[in-house]
Amino acid sequence: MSESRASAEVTPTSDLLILSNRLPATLTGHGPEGPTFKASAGGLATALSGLSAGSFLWVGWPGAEVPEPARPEVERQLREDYRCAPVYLTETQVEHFYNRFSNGVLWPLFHYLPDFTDFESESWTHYQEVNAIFAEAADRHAPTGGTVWVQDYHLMLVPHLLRERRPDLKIAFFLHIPFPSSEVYRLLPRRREILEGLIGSDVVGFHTYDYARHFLSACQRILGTETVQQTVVWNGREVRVSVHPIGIDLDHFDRLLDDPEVHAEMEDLRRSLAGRRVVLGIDRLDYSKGLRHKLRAFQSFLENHQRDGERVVLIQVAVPSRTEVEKYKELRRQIEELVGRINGLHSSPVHTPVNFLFTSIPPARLTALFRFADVCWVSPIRDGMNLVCQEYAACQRDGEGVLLLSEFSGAARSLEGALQVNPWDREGMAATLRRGLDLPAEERRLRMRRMGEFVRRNTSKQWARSFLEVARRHFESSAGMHPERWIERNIDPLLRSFREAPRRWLLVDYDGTLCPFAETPAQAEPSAQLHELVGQLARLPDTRLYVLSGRTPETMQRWFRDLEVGLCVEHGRLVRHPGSEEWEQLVHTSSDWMEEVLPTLQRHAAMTPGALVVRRESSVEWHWRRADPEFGQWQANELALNLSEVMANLPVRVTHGPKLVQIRDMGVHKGLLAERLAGELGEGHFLLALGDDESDEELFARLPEHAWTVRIGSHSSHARFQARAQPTAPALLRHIVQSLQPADRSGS
Ligand code: GDG
Repeated sequence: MSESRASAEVTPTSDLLILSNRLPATLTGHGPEGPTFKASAGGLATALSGLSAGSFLWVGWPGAEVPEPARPEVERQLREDYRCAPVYLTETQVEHFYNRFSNGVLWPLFHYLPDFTDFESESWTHYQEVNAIFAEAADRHAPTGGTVWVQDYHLMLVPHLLRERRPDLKIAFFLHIPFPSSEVYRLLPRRREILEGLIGSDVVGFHTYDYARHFLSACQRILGTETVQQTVVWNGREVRVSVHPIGIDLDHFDRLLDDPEVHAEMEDLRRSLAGRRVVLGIDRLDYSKGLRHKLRAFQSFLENHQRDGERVVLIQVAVPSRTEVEKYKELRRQIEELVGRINGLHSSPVHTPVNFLFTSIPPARLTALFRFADVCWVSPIRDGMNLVCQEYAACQRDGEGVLLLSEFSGAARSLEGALQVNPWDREGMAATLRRGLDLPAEERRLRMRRMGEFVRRNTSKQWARSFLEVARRHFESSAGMHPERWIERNIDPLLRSFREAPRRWLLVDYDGTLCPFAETPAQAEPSAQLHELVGQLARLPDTRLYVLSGRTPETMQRWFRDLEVGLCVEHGRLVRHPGSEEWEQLVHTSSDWMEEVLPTLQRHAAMTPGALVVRRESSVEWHWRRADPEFGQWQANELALNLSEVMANLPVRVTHGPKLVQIRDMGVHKGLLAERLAGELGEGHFLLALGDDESDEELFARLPEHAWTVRIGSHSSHARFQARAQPTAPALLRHIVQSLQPADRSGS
């Protein structure tokens, strides 16, 4: 343990915080000298162990219940020896959150075994509760503006919970297991909540493109999010989805391979396994690892493919895992029975074909086995990535070994040199094992070299660095990560400048800003409360309010007829100033071009159930809100491609809004209102513009520099400020109303 002693530089104020269910150190007991720890087992602990050079704090559960009086000492040791901080959980919480929900529902479902899931609302409640505990711990330890990297399926609600508590944080999430096809994912009773939890992150990472693709698809289908390239757009935020296959801690194996202890182990193996071909399996005893499939295939091999006089031994290490869970106990029984049957049928007085070890083995022996085995057989029925196969490749210094690898592991996407197997094809696997044992030396070396290159290039350190680098770039490029630009943090100066100005102008977009989006445009009618707010704003002294919209004059007039509010409609084509009944045309346009584009739009609508075409005065729109989310998006892209040909010489532009494609006259935009009002704006006037989409950018761009321009969401924008979500806009306007009321004059 002494080599992992941390340098004192890492304190709870480190910029990076890693949050995972288990800490890399497990509490094993309390001796007279205080608590004792051992290194935690499993893929995640192995993967992140390579990160030790970085400066970060690791927050998680120490693997056991810690009585109150022992806590200060546990905390001290964890902090000083491992740079860790504990999260305390009770036995009941662990049982429900960890065993029943994380490992009893999420794990099997995400590994495509829905029949193994057992959803209970009580466990779900505990999952929520424990995720809240982790979010609270991250909140406590993370410094302002720091980065929190949340790991794995146990903590999928944390990103959202943490964002609510700490909007200043940069939040990244990595899923170490597969993200299943949306058809399987949607079986999950709490599918929506889990997705909402995840996309509270700024960046979500997966091992393979397939998992990322499934995740995007689930977001689109279940939440109705939009996907722009590798980004999910949701509630005005952009969540980057990224693919990073995890690697191993290569230095660890390089060191071990030169260790005399490993050489001694090798000698031992050479002696005891002389004359045998050795096939090695190292798996946690988990049903996802396909142990039964492997054993059955090995039985077929012994029956149909083993040559006379040949002695092939399968050394299968099955590391105990989740031993208290009934499904795992049952699996162990089944496997031991299978091993017994095979050995009973195929053993001789001098040879036992299956050597089954239900135990964890020390690193030196593991490395020696990796170095020694002729074949490593990794055939999970599903596996997020799988590190064992990479470790085998790293230990094959002479390149003599052969790897059999399941096509259902994430690693199959990266390790091209492996002989791929389908664990469900028993005969096929047996035949591939035969092929592997017979592979000519030259081909073995060639294949192993290709795998070795990947493993050397793509270490766990590299994985973490590249993921954090993508996250950093995303944090920098998304305005959402600059707290100084959040309007929520600038309310006081805004209100001050509002109160002190001799005259004030409020230019506020309607859909998505004043009012949240609704299922259909008609449902976004202002509520009584919103109508009241608009009225209050319109009545403020020395204040002129304009509501801007792409809607028709009729609709807006009907909604706000009784108020002295300015209306700017059809994206800036028409304006009605406060107190006036007249509509003024801000630009003269021709709609001749519409005849040319309408047939294309209508053709695409006819081919897309749920899509419809809306013709307005100076624009036409292709809406797909009610279409299948993925097919709708597909058809919208297709339409944009076709339109680019039709529109080549027309004075129009295409914009993509929320579930709509809009073709607009180039001369019509909301910036026309800014140009129209420019002459009336005087020295020291207060100017506030609020908007949520691309069409508001023309307005922001044309307002004077001192204007308070605010865009909702984290998109890059001409606006000086941003609001995190739509409700901020009416809330801000309420602050403005209150700021002039005598009781609140002291500020907010
Ligand atoms: C999850 C995902 C993903 C195993 N037995 C012994 C031992 N091990 C070590 C191996 C390897 C690790 O445990 C197992 O890692 P895997 O990746 O194979 O599997 P999971 O534990 O299921 O990990 C997986 C991983 O997270 C990382 O993202 O790859 O897909 O399921 O390092 O060597 N180590 C020692 N003795 C053993 O007996 N010392």
